[in-house]
Amino acid sequence: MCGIVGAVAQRDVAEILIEGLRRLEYRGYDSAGVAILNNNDIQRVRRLGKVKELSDALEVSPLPGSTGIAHTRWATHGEPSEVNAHPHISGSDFAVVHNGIIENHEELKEQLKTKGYEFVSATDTEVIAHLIAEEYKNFKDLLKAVQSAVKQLEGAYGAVVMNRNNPEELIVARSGSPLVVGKGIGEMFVASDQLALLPVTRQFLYLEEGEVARVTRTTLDIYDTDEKLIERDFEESSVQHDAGDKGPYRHFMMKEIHEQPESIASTLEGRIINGEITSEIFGVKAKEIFDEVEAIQIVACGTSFHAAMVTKYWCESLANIPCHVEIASEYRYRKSFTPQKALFITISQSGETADTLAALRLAKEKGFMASLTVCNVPGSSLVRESDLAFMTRAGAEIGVASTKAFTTQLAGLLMLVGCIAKHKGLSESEQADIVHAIEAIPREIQKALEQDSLIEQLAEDFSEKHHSLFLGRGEQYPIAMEGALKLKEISYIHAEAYAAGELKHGPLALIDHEMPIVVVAPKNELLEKLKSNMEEVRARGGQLYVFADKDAPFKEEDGVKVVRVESAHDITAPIIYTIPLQLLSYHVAVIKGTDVDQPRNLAKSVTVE
Ligand code: HGA
Repeated sequence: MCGIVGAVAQRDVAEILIEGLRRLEYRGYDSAGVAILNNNDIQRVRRLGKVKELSDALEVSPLPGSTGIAHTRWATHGEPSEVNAHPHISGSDFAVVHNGIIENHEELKEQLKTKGYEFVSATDTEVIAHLIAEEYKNFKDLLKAVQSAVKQLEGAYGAVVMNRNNPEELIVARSGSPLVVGKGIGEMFVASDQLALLPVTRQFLYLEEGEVARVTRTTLDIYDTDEKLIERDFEESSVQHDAGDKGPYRHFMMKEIHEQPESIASTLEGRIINGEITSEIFGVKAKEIFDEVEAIQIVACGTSFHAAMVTKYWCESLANIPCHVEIASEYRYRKSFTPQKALFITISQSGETADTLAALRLAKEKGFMASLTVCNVPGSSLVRESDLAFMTRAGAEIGVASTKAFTTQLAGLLMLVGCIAKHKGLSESEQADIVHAIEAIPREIQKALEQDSLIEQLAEDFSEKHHSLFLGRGEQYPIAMEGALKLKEISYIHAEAYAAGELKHGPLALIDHEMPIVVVAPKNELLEKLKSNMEEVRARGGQLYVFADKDAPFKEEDGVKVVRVESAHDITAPIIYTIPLQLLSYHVAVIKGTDVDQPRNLAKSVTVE
């Protein structure tokens, strides 16, 4: 969540830090701040609101200096305010930026207060600054002070520490919140995401869990939890420099919606060989695992959870093995049954989603046969800690509301199910049908995007509404859920999704002339059932917006508007029908004038519980 940027250089770093924060703005945040060391003096500026407020303040009073740290905060402890914004300081000596949550902050705060430290913010982060100051009294060495301090922290942190007596170094520490070091020529940078540093370097090294490192202009010394020095090389990044640009689009979300044919094509590239999905694409041990697997448990959050739900429908119909799906924050805190020979699957765009990662760690203790992650970020914690991985190649996703990450996840998950199904005896012709359908996805998405201007007109009808319902059946039910989530996330209209057969069990009571009802209605064996549910709605005055196959028997009439979607294959229809729903929520949000790419209260990559 939010962002950290730091630099040790030979030139003034304020501008580099601010540009880094700008590139992380997409993650969602409420305040921003920077601290820079100049002539052994720490100077700090913080602002509530956007990075622009901070950069305007720095234009008026520039902060010179070649060592500095900066942060965009998404408040977890203490309201969004200037006083709670990072960096936090102890005296005039130490400055700290932190992502994560220190769970034992209250206890530490009491101890530190008795030692005379004064707390000015309501954050958990401020204890880190004072704790390091206290440890520094003993060690007189910044690295050792940080190593000793982090041992006392419970919870999650990615933190960068600066000290006025050590002007040419930063100490970084990671546990539960990602941190990357970037190497320049005679200068070094740190950040919570490499995207922040792409204008200044392409050489990156990710810290591993529990590591603490000393970063100077020319050196990087990494220590593991036993304080042993670790050797690891920087690697060249393949992420594109312009990943942070909107191109011709007004918002990142629209850019990313339109990138989907390309991101799916690149996710498929090299993964279907001679018309077959081979197990190797999931990892070297995949073949023997897929031969043995008898059950699947999927755990995920938010949009990724919807991808998991679609996978359940695919898995039980194609591979004929049981598939359970659960929200990660629930799974991790309950006693659950572990089936024999079960594969544990996690899905996460960032690979750092705190609840999903905790669920994976729990699953390992519970004795699952193996683990597999579907993830968009190579080298992320989920990828490193899973036995098998399928990397989606969506590219950097900037919009907080996930679009291309979701559809590439679905494409990857369908390949996974297809491959497992093959090991469970799916016929060759059925396998060929799946491959054929998968290969058509980029083309069919392109076609769906052509409905943009029609959907933009429909969006007008939603802009004054406060509530809406989304209906689907079968594997389109999770797509209705995803459509509803997208609408509430970015337009703030209350949207609920129901399996259409559930209507009469309660939600029908909500229907009146004011209620728009979005129906995901591909032509499949459930269509007749769905039509009956739609009649129930019409009879009560509800306004229907039907996303239907090009020759499905629906016609435009009073109270019914129809958007045609071309999807030739039932199996991939959930992916194709996602597109018009993304466009709908996008246009409603634009008409309402909300902050499409950074919706209020939300953050990308949820690395806190
Ligand atoms: N818990 C800290 C940091 C939250 C976060 O990750 N922000 O970036 C706070 O509330 O300030």
